[in-house]
Parts: sequence; structure tokens; C-alpha cells
Amino acid sequence: MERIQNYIDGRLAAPVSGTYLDNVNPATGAVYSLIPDSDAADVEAAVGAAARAFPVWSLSSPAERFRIMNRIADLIEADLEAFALAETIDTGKPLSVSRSVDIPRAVANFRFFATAAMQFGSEAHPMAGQAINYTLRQPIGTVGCISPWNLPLYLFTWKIAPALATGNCIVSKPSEVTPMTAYLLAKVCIAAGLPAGVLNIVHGLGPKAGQAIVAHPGIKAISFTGGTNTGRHIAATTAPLFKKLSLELGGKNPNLVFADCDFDQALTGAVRAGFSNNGQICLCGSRLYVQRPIYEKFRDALVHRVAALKVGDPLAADTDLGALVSKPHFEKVLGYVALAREEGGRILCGGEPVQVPGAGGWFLSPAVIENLGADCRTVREEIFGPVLTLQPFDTEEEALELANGTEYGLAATVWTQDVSRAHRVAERLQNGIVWVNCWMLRDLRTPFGGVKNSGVGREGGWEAMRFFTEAKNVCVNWG
Ligand code: TXE
Repeated sequence: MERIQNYIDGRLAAPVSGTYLDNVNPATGAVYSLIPDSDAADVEAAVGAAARAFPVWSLSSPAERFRIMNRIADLIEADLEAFALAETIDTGKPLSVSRSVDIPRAVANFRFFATAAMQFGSEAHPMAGQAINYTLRQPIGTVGCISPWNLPLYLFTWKIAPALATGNCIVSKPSEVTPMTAYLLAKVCIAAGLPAGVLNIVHGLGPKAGQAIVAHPGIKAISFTGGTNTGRHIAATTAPLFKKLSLELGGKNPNLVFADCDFDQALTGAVRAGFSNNGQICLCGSRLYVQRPIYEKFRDALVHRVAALKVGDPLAADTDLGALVSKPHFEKVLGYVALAREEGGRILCGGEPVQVPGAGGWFLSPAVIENLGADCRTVREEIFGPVLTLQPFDTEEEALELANGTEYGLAATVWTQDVSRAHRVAERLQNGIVWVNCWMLRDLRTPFGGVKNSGVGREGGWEAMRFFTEAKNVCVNWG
């Protein structure tokens, strides 16, 4: 049985405790590897390594960081099939998705922020005849990056890349549910010649290894993606330590389809937004609102499309939806389908366990549920699975009230061919991201994050470069 290792001080290392946790393949339900059950001792070693590496790494040239980050990207690309297979076995998502989305995006993260390192600058403010102010943007020191299981390497590198590009050293922890691609990344970093201690990867449980990272006084900033409750706990831990904090949390995203939309475009978009990655993306459009004149036609066409999605072996080329990521998560999602029934929902399709021949894991048929009011828990709480709620609306005002009516505020999608309505609605939606006539169209230069219970801070582009640097104003009097 393969034993995943931590990556500390430039070397692969067993956990200090010597204890390991099972790593399960969700498509088969079988343990297929072991991950370190790391604790504060491992984090302490990682923080020490990062502190030793910081003086040299922080003064490395942007060109050197550009070179080595692109080398890492090259080596991931060269081994894309192995990364994609590891991602699929860890997460249960179709291999076609790992191959076309997750791993290429991790490569893009390194390349994008390698280039940002070469372009990143700051501003100066002259005081005519008297002084000049200039802003120094300097790396923070050792930063903590903690990521979730849904897009493992994609979200892990989305944090690590800007932290490296800005000259920081890192103590990171991927989700214990999906550790394998981070382990492969550690091997790539060694092969790429990343200096020892610049990046450290500590595997293990959130409340144990993760908490040790969040609470360590030597770690000056935390970039976290995960559940809202966990984010709340991390905020409470870091606030008294005055750490910089970026929280990318949950979402319960509205998808507004107006009667004047491009029907087929909106229909395809609604299926993608609702069921990509089995609905296990914080950006998924899990609350679908359709304007009444086209509601029944849209509903029937949607149910037909969703019912045709193939749930199956993630390794099969024609699989649309693989396994959910774990048994506990499968049971959580199934619990919400039962709750929807209790709340008066009409299940139009799906919501049932699926027995996939030859696989023993956790598969669920994608569900579309109507007749749930705005105050239902099924409509208000993040399910994070293949469960889409559907409701008609009449006016733009009503659509905005429904869309803004939850504690979350991450992403919203609007389908309309009325350009004025598009801008008017986008301005009034309480979200960090609004897509019009598209979904998940991503430009890495743009700010990324949510409002309300969807998080604090922004990732992406210069926002990420600024998060991982301190701005020092130097004022030189020459008058
Ligand atoms: O998140 P967790 P999980 C939502 C989604 C999902 C729920 C739980 O609703 O069902 O969150 O998912 C680490 N100190 N999103 O279990 O538990 C943990 O080990 C430090 C939305 O993935 O928050 C893992 O590495 N770290 C989200 C990471 O935090 C701690 C994507 C996330 O785990 C910790 C994923 C602690 N006390 C889930 N407790 C999005 N916005 O994309 C846990 N961790």
C-alpha cells in the first residue's frame, strides 16, 4: 500500500508520529493508499524549514521565480496523465474532467503567476518640490495555504502559485480526502529544483495538522478554501494573532433565466452550472430561477437533459458524472434529497443511489427538484452535490429578491439578451462574481471571491499578489 509522504525542507518525509490515515477511492470504496496523520510536530518542522529558506527566496529575482515556476508547470504537463489519474482516483470525478480541466488549470496557475512575478510593481507619489513617496511591496514571510477536496490540485496551486511568485515561503495542507496530487506535486518540486523549505506540504486532518498551521505564530497569513463553518473557526483563531486572512467559502448560487434568453444556451448553461463536478464546486448554480413564460418548457427540457447524464465509472470515456467524493459526503447529499421531500419538494428526476457495475463506491443520480419555497433549508443551505432546485419567477424585482435571499454571496449567473437588464441586474446581485450568458468563464486576472458567508478577501490576479505582500510606504524628503 503506497504511503504518501510529507514534503518538508525539500525532502519527502514520514510524519513524526509515524501514524497514517486511510485514503479511499470513492468509486470503489476501497482504501488505495495511506496519508500521514501529521500533527503540530510536523508543522513545526515545516515552519522551521520555511524560516530558513525565506532570506534567500525572498530576495530571489522575479526572473528566477518565473523560471522555476514554469519548470514546475512543464513537469506537471509532462506527467499530465499521471496527475489526471491520481485526481480521478482520489475524487471520483471523470478522468476526462481531470484531464481537461483540473490539471491543465493547475499548470495555468503556475504559468499565470510566474508571469505576474515579472510584471508586479507598485506606485510612487511625488510631493512636488518636497518629497517622494514610493510603495514597497514585500513578501510577508511564511504563509499558510489550506485547500479542499473538490478541485484538489486546481485550488491548491491557486494559492501556492501567487505565494511563490511574491517571494514567500509556504506551509500548506491539501484536503485529507484527496491528497495524492499534492504528493505528486511535491515530487515535481524536488525535480524542478525548488529550493528546500520554500514550499512545505503537510498532510493530515484539519482540526489537527490544519489547526496547527492556522495557530502557528510563525505563519503570518492564511489563505483558506473550504466550508463556511471551518472558515468561521479559522477567522476566530487567526484574529487575535493579527494574521492576514483570505477565506473562499461555500456558495448557494442563483442562476436567473429570463424569458428573453437564448433558450438553448441557457439550458446548456444551467445543466453545466448545476452538475459539473457532480455539483461539487463552490461556484455551481444550484438554485435555478426561470421566468414564468418559459418555465414549463425550460423545466421539461432541463429534466430531459439531466436524466440523460451518464452516471458511471470515472475511468470510462462516456461518463458524465462519477462518484461523490466520500461516503460521508454521499450520505450528506442523500440527506438533503430526503429533506427536500419533507419540505414539499417535487423530485422531477434523480436523487437516487446508483449501482455502477464493477464499482462499489458512492454514486447518485442527478436531481432536479421544484416546488420549494425561498425559506426551505434545501434552497438556503449549501448541499455541494448533484441537486438542483427550480422555481419560477415573474418580475426582475422578484428574481433579485430570490437570488439575494440567502446568507451566501459567491457567484450568480444571468441569462438574458437584454443588455440593459444584464447590467442592471448584475449591479444589484449580492455576489462576488456575476456571469452573464455564460458560466465558469474564468480570466485569472480578475478578482475572485465572495461576500456574506461566502468569504472574505479576493484571490486572482493582482488581488492575490497584493494579498501575499505587505505594502510599505517610504517617504523621502528632499525639499
Ligand atoms: O471543507 P472543510 P470540506 C463546502 C462544501 C462542503 C463543505 C465541507 O459545502 O460540503 O465545505 O467540505 C481543512 N483548521 N466547501 O470538508 O472541512 C481540511 O482538512 C484548519 C466549499 O472540504 O472546510 C481541508 O484541508 N484547517 C469550498 C480544508 O480545511 C481545517 C470547497 C477544507 O475542509 C480545519 C470545499 C481547521 N480547524 C468545500 N478543519 C469552496 N468554497 O470551494 C478543516 N480544515
